[in-house]
Amino acid sequence: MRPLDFEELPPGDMVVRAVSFQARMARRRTVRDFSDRPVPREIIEACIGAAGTAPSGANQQPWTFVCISNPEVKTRIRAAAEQEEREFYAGRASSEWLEALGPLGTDANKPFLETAPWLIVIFAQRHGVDRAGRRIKHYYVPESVGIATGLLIAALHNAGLASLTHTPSPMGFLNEICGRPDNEKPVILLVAGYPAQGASVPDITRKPLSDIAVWLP
Ligand code: IYR
Repeated sequence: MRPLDFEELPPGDMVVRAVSFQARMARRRTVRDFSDRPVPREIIEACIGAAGTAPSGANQQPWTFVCISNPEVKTRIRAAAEQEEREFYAGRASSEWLEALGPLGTDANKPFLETAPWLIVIFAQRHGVDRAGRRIKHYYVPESVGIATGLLIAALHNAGLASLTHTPSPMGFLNEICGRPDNEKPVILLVAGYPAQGASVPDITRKPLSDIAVWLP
């Protein structure tokens, strides 16, 4: 054990910081219309570094972030994702699901997979492997990877970038393209970059605090 490095803040600062962080996060929007403007790798590295500080089951950090800026790899990912998406929109999805997606205006076309400067594929390590090749059990993997992904999205937004959590389904093709082993399951394909000039987003709202928080007496 070692002493905690804890920074105690003046109470007034705490409120200001909490409220201003909320305001900053409230401006994050999922973007589907990306610019091809390059983004330095250094920024992506720092954002993934922040994601890697997430808490995880038994501190096993069961995540792998595969970062792609190579246009040829992006083209392969787009082709494979669109093939799955065409099947999804043409029949694999239930009519209830397609109805729920209606307000987002999504379809099987995913040009952003080639346009955006960075694709980050987040893999969950269902189990680990030790040096002798034996399986190491991992705990709370979906929770841990979900938290790390949330931190990554917040870090990208904080750095002035837009992102999109894209989930082509099924995503198995990403193991092959990214060269990841079978114990790793692709969970989210995060698209990151600048929004295109004049990008628009669906006119949707977030639930008010009174609908998402319950305060027990
Ligand atoms: N994977 C599809 C469909 C899709 C599903 C959900 I749930 C969304 O919130 C958005 C899209 C696609 O990316 O178009």
